[in-house]
Amino acid sequence: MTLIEKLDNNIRLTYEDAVKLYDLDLFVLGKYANKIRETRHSKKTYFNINRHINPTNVCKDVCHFCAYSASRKNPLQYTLTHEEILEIVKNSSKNGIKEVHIVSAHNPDTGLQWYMDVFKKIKAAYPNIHVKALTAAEIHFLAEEYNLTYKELIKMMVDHGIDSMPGGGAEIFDEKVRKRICGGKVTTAQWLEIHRLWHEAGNKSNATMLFGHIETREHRIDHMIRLRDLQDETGGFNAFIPLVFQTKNNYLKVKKALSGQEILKTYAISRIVLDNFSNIKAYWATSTVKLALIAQEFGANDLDGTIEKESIQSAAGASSAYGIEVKNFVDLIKNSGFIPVERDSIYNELKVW
Ligand code: V47
Repeated sequence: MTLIEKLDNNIRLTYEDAVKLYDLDLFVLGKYANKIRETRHSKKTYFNINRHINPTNVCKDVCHFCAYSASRKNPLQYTLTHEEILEIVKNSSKNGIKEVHIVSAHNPDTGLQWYMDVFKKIKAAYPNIHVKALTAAEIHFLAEEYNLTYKELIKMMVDHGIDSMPGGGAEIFDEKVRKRICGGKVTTAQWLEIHRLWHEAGNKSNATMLFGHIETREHRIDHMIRLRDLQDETGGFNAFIPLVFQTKNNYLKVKKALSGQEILKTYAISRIVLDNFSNIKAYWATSTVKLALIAQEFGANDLDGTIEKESIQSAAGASSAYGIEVKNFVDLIKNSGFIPVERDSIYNELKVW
C-alpha cells in the first residue's frame, strides 16, 4: 500500500511512512491533517483562561537550549515566596482564570516543602482553580534530591492538590541529541516512566516536543512514535504540544530559525501520526500568534491560553511575556474562521464565545 493510500484509508503509519510525510507538499499534508481535525473537532478551537507562574529560575541543571534558568551566582536569579505566588493567583483569579500552570527550574536550595506546600495553599484558597504543575523533569529532580521514588512523589503531588501534569521536559527523546542539549536531567526512559506512573494513578498529562534546534526530522518522528506507543498503553495524554525552539540567549547557537512551512508541516504530521491523541496544541507563545492561527488549518485544534505572564519562552525571544487578552484571542480565532471554545484543563467545554 502506498503512503497516500494509507492516508486515504486512515491506516496507522509506521516510523518509515511518517518520515516520508515530510516530503509531501504542505497543502497535501494540510488536507489530510485538517480532515482528521474536522472529524474530531469540527471548526472548534479550544483555549483556556490560564495563568503561567514560574516560581524560581535557579537551576542545578544546565540545558543548552534554555534562556530562563540562572545559576546560583547569577545576579538575576529569583525565587518567589509562597505569599508572592498566592498574591499572583489572587490577582489572576479576578481575571477569571480556571488554571494555574506552574513550572519551576530545579532549585536545590528551597527544600521539598517549598515545592509542594504551595499547591496545597492554592487549592485551599481557590478550590475551583485547576493546578497543572510539576513537569517530569522537576519530578525527577525532586526524586533524586530528596531520595524519593517517583511513586512516592506522585502520591505527594495528588495529596497536595495537583490536578494534572504539564508536558514539559520532553525536549527530544533521541538519546544522543538529548545528551547534547540537556544531558544530566531526566532521561527519555525516565520521562516516559513518570508519565506512565502518573497515568496509572488515574491522572492526565500533556506531552511536548522541542523542535527547531539540532534535531532532524527523523528525531521528531521518533519522538512522536514513542509518545504514540505510551498513549496506546495508558490513554493518559490530553494533548501534544510541539514547542518551536526560540533561538535567543542560550548555548545552542542555532543561527537559522525554522521556516513557517516546516513548523506547519510538523503540526500537520503530528496530527496524522498521533492518531490516538485527541488534541494538538499550537502553543502561540512559541509559534507566534499568527502562525498558531494558520495552524488551525493544519491539524491544530487548541491554542493553549491567555497565559498573563510567561518567563521561559520569552527569555529566549518569544513575545509571550505578558500573555494575550481574552477578547483579542477570541476575535482572532473567530476572524480566522474557527469557533473559539473556552475549555477547562481536561477539555470539558465551558463556553462557546
Ligand atoms: O520543557 C525551554 C521549553 C518547556 C525554550 O503542558 C523552550 O500545556 C522554546 O512545557 N524555546 C516548558 N521552548 C513549557 C512547557 C509547556 C508550555 C505550554 C503548555 C504546556 C502544557 C507545557 O519550555 C520546556 C522546554 O522544552 N523551552 N527553552 C526555548 N529556548
